[in-house]
Amino acid sequence: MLELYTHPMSPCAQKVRIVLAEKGLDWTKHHVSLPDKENLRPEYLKLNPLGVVPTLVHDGQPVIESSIICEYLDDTYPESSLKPADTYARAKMRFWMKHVDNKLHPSCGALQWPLVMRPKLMEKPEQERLAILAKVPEKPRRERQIRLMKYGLEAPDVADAARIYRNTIVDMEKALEQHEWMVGDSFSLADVCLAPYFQTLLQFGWTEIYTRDCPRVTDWFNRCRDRQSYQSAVADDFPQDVCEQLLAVGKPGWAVIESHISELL
Ligand SMILES: N[C@@H](CCC(=O)N[C@@H](CS)C(=O)NCC(=O)O)C(=O)O
Repeated sequence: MLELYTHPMSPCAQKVRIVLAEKGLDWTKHHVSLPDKENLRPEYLKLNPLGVVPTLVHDGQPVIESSIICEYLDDTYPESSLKPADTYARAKMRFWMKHVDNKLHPSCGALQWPLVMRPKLMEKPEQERLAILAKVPEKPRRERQIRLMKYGLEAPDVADAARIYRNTIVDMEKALEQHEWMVGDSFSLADVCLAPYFQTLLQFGWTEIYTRDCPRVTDWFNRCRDRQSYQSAVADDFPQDVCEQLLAVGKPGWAVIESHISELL
């Protein structure tokens, strides 16, 4: 039995849901409300001591860290593998996965958090907000969230995040000159792990960061979105009214992002 603790807007949970869908696996959903900080409740921390989604529970055994979960699922259900057979291509796939985990994911957090997590927190008195964030187990994440709570889109993390996003897109454009998908001619975990971070750009109306001069990335993301797995694992969670709401929320962010990437264009 497969159970997934997830949130619809979490890109790392979306990665895992795409793998589950690519493999046609049945699974049970446990919604974890991130704005309500259900991820920091003691019972959830027993499953995932880092206090983040996703967590996969397979026959009662928890597996954490989205890239590890994706590989675990691919290893456990090897039919229609999402790893290239060639070992060099496989190393490149892992490079992209690591880049997502170490760089793109925190950048996505820095851009998304002030818009979707901060408003709910700001309804509370400052002492209460700080007490909630003090429970975030990992120090770099905790300190980043405190900065994002204090300064919103003015936090220094936002400038770095915008530049990391843009540089990643330029590197992807180069990689896609070589082959149809990120590390070869078939869809792999590299594509799975990158695509959700473009959903964030799409939902907030920030697609110009790649559409204006990166045609291969534009085409790649359209092809990711055309897959049945993306439709059921990601797009179905974004009905029209949610899309309209997120576009409105994202609007003030574009000018900020554009100002930070202008010297890279
Ligand atoms: N490295 C972790 C990152 C997980 C992560 O940051 N999850 C976010 C949602 S995308 C989360 O749960 N955030 C809650 C919080 O920071 O309080 C993974 O890949 O699983």
